[in-house]
Amino acid sequence: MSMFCYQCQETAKGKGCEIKGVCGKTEEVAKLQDLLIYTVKGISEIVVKGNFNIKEISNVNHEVFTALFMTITNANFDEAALEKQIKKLLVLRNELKEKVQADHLHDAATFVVDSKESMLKKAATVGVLATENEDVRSLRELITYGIKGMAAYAHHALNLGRENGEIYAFAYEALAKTLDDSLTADDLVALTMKTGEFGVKTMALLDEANTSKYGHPEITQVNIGVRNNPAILISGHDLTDLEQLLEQTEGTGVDVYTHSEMLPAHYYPAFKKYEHLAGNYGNAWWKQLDEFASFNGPILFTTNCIVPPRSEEIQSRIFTTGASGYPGCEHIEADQNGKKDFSKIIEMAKKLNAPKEIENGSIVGGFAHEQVFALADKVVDAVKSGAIKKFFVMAGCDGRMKSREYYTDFARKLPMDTVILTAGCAKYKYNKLDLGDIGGIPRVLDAGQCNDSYSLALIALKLKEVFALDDVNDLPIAYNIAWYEQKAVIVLLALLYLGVKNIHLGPTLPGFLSPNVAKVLVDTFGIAGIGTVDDDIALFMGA
Ligand code: SF4
Ligand code: SF3
Repeated sequence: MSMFCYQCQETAKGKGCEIKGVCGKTEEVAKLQDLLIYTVKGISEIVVKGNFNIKEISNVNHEVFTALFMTITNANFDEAALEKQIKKLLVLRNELKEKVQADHLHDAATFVVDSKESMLKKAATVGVLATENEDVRSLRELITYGIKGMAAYAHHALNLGRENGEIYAFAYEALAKTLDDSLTADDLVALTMKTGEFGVKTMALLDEANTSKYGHPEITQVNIGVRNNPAILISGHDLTDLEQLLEQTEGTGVDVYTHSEMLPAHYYPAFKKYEHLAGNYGNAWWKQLDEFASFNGPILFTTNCIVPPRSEEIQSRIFTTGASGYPGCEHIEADQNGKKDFSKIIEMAKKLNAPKEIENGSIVGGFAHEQVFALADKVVDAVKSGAIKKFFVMAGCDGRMKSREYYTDFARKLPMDTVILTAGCAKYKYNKLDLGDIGGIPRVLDAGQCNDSYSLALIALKLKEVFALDDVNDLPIAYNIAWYEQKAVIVLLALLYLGVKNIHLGPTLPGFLSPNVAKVLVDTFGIAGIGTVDDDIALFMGA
């Protein structure tokens, strides 16, 4: 075995990638990511033991969260970028260490490497399998993956100038605890719940950052066809990057299209003023190999999900920024003030053909919390009259496994008196089906990106209040969530923290859950996998 990674849903055989990632991650990249996480854990221990004032170590907070984000599935495949981040963190770690008296620091806080070769050698001893007890390993990884998702969301909020010291402090506390062999499985289960609590806080922070800058999402028809101008495709989740790109392309004759998780940007009032924000091109991340070929213009990745490009021609059109990276693709760094210069991308776009049409028409979205609250009377009346029998939260991720066709079939076969609440790229499995509406309320309500699952939680809490219920589980809402990467892990933990029970998770349960940890989740929270579409619909509808 040359590497081991089991953090995502597509892990080899549902157990672990051992030679190369199914995602395309090489052994070296996997190892450097392991060492980066280990370094982050060492820093966490020093920060906790040294009782540092979080506000005074801003640079460390930011670099640690960037590092965590870089290790999310499909975010960064660039060995050089990972190596650079390890070096940067080791300098910061050693500076912090000089300021503390703590004895008995963990090896993660003290190890020394002096070359890439020594990094790879060290990495081979500190990965996931270094924890021998499979239950402890499972819980440590569950917490670590949740914190990776949290770091990604906090990173977006930070780009909008919002941060919360409590979130960094919790991440340090939790990551330091993943190094502590004295903790029991019960301690780690409690820490997992606390991770969910901070997941809610982080999503709330990002929601506040997005809506205070860009306004509250509103019902919007998004064009999925194309125009005749040259264009740039922007993918990933970072709205600040989109804003800067729109500003810099204004008046240049170059259009901008969103891709995958950037689709919900169209729902924000602030982006509607840009006439050259032409529409959304393509589908969820995993279809990009074909869709980038027909797009013709350059592509900017602001975050995950990158699929290794299949040709040099396409690779030459891909740019990355933020925590994302791919070897051979130009990476655009921010300056001291967070400004990014996208002129190279714009110049490239001008020389290339306009996108080729692959679809036409439009899709509707923008059902985040404020928009749904504005429709509350209509929704409540529809529930009271029986026109809406049940809501299905189907948020999360899409992926390439054929078994995910389950979600398309599920959406199609749901009774006509049901409504799907969605967020994240999972929506692409059913957002282009003609599922109709109930008295003007579309049967698929898209709140936004995966982090906007927070909106779905707020909507559930609002309905609980309106119907004067004591328990959120008494609402006519079922949860059938699809997961792929670690942001879905923090969304799941956040829902568990909010008391949501009986969540069905698919298309497969995480490979990193040991049988005992899976049992705890099943016994305590009623978590279940998916079955056949017909059986599951019957089960959810209480037949
Ligand atoms: Fe495998 Fe997923 Fe890890 Fe990639 S991220 S190496 S596919 S488990
Ligand atoms: Fe999708 Fe990668 Fe998770 Fe933000 S873009 S949801 S998978």
